[in-house]
Amino acid sequence: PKTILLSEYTPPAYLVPSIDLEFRLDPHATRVTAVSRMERTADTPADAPLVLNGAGLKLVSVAIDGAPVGPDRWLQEEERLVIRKVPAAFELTVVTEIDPAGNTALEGLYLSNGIFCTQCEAEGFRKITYFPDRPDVMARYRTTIIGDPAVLPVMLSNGNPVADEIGEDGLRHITWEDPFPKPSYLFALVAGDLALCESPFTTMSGRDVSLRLYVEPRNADKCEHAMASLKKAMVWDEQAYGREYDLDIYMIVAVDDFNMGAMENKGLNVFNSKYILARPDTATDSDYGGIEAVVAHEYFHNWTGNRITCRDWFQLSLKEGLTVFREQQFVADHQSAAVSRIHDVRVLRAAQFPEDAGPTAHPVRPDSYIEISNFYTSTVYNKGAEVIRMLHTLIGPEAFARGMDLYFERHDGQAVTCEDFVRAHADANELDLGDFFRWYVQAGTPEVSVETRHDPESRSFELTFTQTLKPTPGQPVKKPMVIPVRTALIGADGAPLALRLANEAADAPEADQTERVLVLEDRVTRFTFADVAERPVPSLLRGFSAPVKLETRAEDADLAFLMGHDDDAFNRWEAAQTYAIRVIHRLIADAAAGRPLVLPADFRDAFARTIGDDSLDPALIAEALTLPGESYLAETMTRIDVEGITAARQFVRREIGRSLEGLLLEVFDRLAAEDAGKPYSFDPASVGRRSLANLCLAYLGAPGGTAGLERARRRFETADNMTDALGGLLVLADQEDALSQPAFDAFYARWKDEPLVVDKWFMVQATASRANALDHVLKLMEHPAFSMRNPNRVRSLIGAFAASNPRGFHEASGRGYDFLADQIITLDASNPQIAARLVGPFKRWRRYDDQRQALMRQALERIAARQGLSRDVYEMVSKSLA
Ligand code: B3K
Ligand code: ZN
Repeated sequence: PKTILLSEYTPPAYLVPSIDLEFRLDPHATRVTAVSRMERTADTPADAPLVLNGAGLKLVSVAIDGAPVGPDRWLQEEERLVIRKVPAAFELTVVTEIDPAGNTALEGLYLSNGIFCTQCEAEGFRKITYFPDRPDVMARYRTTIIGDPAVLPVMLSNGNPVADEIGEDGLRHITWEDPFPKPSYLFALVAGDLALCESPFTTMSGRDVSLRLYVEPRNADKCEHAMASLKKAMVWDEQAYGREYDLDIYMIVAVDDFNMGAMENKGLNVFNSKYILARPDTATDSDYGGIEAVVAHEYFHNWTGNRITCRDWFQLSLKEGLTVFREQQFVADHQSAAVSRIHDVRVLRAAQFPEDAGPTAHPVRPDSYIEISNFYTSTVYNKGAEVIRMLHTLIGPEAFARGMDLYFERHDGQAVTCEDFVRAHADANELDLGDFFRWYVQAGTPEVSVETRHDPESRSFELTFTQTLKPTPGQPVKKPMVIPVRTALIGADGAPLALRLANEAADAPEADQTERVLVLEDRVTRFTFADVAERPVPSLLRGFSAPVKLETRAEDADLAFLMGHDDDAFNRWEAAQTYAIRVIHRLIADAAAGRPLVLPADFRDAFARTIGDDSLDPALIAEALTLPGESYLAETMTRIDVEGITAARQFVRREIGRSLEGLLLEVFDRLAAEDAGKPYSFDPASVGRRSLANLCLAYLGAPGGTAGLERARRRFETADNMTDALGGLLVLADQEDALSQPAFDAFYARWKDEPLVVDKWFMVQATASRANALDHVLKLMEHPAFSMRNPNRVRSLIGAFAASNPRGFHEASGRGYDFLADQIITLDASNPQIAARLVGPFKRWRRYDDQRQALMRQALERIAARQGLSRDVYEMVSKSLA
């Protein structure tokens, strides 16, 4: 397979101002007629051939200006059609035939439960017709859909309907027109039997918009939350960025078979039903949160992605990092800001840090790829968002707003680069952001260590930061990064000190601030503060102001102090996490050395103080007391000790449950009583109470303990909402079969007709920590409800097991690895994108013990040896082995 390089980018030779598409829908033989107006660009030589992308198409005919073009003038390559001797401006008519029902890759036009739908990003449009399928070719689309109205009562495309009639053929012909030029990846078509949920919205300038949610009729009662989320997002973008919606209709369609979360097609989003459908009894708080975030994310793309799009796919983070950042700001404004920041950081550490430290590490703006679908990564999305956040922190909110305004004004309607984005901010504020741009081009997570020195005599306090950035594939040497470190110094009384740098006058305007952004620009940067009488406890990287690994030398006692006193809620949580990681590391070492395991009393007491502190938001208590996940713990070890991590984490969980039983029961019972009889509501306070109650339950029910079991069972049986029912089920799931199986059976019997709930049923079993986990998974693969064709199902069972059941997946025999390799090979034949995602858990193979390394490597080599692998899987496997 060929590697595509950013350095080889060339502008398009032919532009397409407009295209008329006609789809004559048929499950196995849909006929697509594409009439494109083509124009050679000024810089293109007259004899330049027209090169069109196309994949898996049956070519029926080609005509130029109405005259058929024979095969003597075109060359059909595997994924291209090259036509010679074309005029400077002409109308190209291409007729192709496609097979939506046979499309199992879910890219291009396919069928999901009898609904025709499309997914064109990144390169799916070429599976519909021959076209310059690249984001810098922007066209006006007019789309006619022809189908049997009895079977397909709803037929949608981008923009507005402009004609709708029954033809002489007895079929319905509906034409949609999108006034905004767009790249082919934003094209969409949907047709099927769908129920409509409609609601009006008036934009800030007074334009009326019809908001339309289309779902399968049986789901008509699960749309309310998504609709409310959409309205919130629309209002927020008007207020926060001054951006309003620009078409008369905004449509969202929910389908069950979808490779990722959702897709921002202009005026016609297509969503994985997981991110639309919710009812209190079927969806958890986390589902409600996910819906709010993803609906908003796709809506925000209308400006950051659609109105201003990417020049080429290397620039993906231009729209994704920025849109994730906007989504994070939106969520923070609607839920507890600290809790939402904690969630951002958890995702970053669990997914992006390992990626940045592994064989597929790549910059936020990659410079090469084999298959672009493999670059919809946590680096491009989440680290990309962190880069935008750092820019916001470094230049400040007002300057950021000026930069965004200039970006929208300067580039509306264009396909641009990450440089263009940063330049808009630099120009709007007369700044030089050249060094900052390194965040886009250098891969890897910077490691920052800090040394402190207090001199009581001169009353000065020194912070010396040292940054290092390890080599990553293709990047042996790196330059220092620009790192904003939001800082406070906490005095012994718990109050933050005024921060005056030694070289500043006492009356300098900054000198009485208690929080400052220190900017590291070199490998070593030192800051000296004046008037510091006593040794303070530094609170560094507040709000996680940069995506770095901060190595702190703070004492345990300082961490316990920060847990109780830091006025930055995020850093209070961070202190608890750091403390917990330390304790777990020590326990892992004790277990390895055969020493008895003991939970340190100071740690337990700090924990107990946090639970018992009723001045704190329950949501934050729950976050602070949630132990670091296994993936992030693995990331903190040079050599990953699978058994050690599981054993130490389980031990802490059990010991807390045992030693703090009284307190945990009291908190659980109080919270449960407060919520009893109240109808479900998705508001931050209620979500916080449920999450703390479920966390108490998890500790109480840790295997080996029994105090929480009765409560878990009662909660599972009587809860009126999925969050609490699942809280109970998760505790039962970790118990022996005699206790867990009846609960699983009852759950399935009740929910077998709700696919999204059945996904949870698979996932809870796939991730349950029990001795024979893989056998359970193998049995579930045979369950009638399991299907390799549905990505949600594959993720719930296979994906969840491999990524989140370390005990089962890393079974010392290597059976878990063989199982995953088998599934990847099978899936690659039907859905390469999903198959390639499943390679993820293998990527860290070099970090395990020798035996596991050998076994994982064998599994990867077995995949690599297969003939006819997709580009997707080939790229992931070959890079993992390199
Ligand atoms: N832009 C889409 C992702 C498309 C993935 C293509 N393999 C969803 C999003 O990020 O909003
Ligand atoms: Zn996106």
